[in-house]
Amino acid sequence: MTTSTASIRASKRDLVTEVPGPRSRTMMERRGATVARGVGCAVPAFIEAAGPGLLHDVDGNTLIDLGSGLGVTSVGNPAPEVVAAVHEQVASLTHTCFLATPYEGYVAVCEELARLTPGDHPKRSVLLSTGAEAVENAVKIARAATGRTAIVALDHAYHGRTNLALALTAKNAPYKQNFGPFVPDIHRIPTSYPYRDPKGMTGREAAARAVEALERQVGAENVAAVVVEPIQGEGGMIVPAAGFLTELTDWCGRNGVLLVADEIQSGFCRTGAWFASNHEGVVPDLVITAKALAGGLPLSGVTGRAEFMDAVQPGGFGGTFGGNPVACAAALAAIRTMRERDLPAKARRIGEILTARLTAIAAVHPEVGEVRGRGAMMGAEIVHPDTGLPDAESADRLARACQEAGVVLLTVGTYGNVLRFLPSLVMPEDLLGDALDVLEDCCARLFG
Ligand code: PLZ
Repeated sequence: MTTSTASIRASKRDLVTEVPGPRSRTMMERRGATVARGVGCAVPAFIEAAGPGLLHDVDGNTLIDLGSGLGVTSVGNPAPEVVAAVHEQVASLTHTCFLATPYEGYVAVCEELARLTPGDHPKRSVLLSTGAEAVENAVKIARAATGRTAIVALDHAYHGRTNLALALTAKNAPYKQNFGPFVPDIHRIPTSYPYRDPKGMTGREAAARAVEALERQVGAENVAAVVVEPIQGEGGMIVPAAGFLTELTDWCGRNGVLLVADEIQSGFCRTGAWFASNHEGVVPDLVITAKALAGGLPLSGVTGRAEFMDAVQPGGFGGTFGGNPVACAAALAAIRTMRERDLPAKARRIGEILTARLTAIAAVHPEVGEVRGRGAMMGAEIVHPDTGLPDAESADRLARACQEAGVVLLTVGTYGNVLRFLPSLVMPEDLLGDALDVLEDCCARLFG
């Protein structure tokens, strides 16, 4: 571990070497010699510490972080409340396995999930470790609760990298390539992608298109669940047209199909509400959470209507680490922080700043085809201005230019052409402004 730079860490963007610097490059060589090449790397700067909205690398550079570890460190990195809770918990009880002998933290997290997720019906939860694992369990619950087997996912969906989750994930390369066959009875239907749908298509029309495909290809009576991301993250920060989710939810209700909301990325204040489902008043049957839930520690959950959750027989859920006490303590501290600091409001404020600045950039550069998102979950789609076709190469060059200037900006999307903005919800506004200045400069340089 390097501590040489610890005493002089900057509280703003600060470059003392190029990015990546020499120490990062040496570590990248070590990485290449020992870490499997299938593990990706967006920014080759090794990080040794973080601060509010900042990442400090091993060369003494301070970068502004617009990615939050893929939407995880919403409450800060490190968040003092989470650090204190973790220290206390790890020192008193590190692990028992909740299936062997229970502890209060697990129950307390389930109580919070019942309170916070949409709807005031009786709920139950199961805790797990990763998002993909929670997705897998949601499918088990839906099948057990309905006695049906078909699971329906949307175009542009991302639900994780385990085999079943990959079957639900839409994009082939790099996620699925070479890894099939995937579990059967998973079906894909069109979603609502306003920027690329026929002009003027409403949410209601997009839902009708989706339902038509579902009924024709699968048959309503065979479907256990429709799994949706209320705002699609990896697919390209896609906000469905108003009414799409409510229509789909109503259809599920009428047909005995569970509406499963994957709120792994969009949940826990990210979009300016506790859950993205809240924006449209959607009450899912099951809600899947992970990422920001535990302030940086691995924890996930499935929360749902008691009668569906309890269709799973005793012993039907489990896992050695699911709901680990340290992760639960972190989650309780993270949730407390979200409440006390009103992080939904902070996310809305970040959304206003991002929307204003990105829209102004788009007005000058037609290469920025659309700015979209909610709260601190935003995207800017980079296109060939003449045709509107996706331009992944320019998106990539833009992201790289920002990274070299000290801003961790990542790309995302089915077509790889969307700039993704997922800052921490405690990101200081001056840092956010500086990062957007950098982006504006890079756009001017690249697009003229
Ligand atoms: N569902 C909506 O966003 C994780 C993936 C990073 P895990 N997204 C980041 C990558 O390339 O592996 C995600 C998500 C949604 C499920 C998941 C999966 O969550 O915790 O990564 O398993």
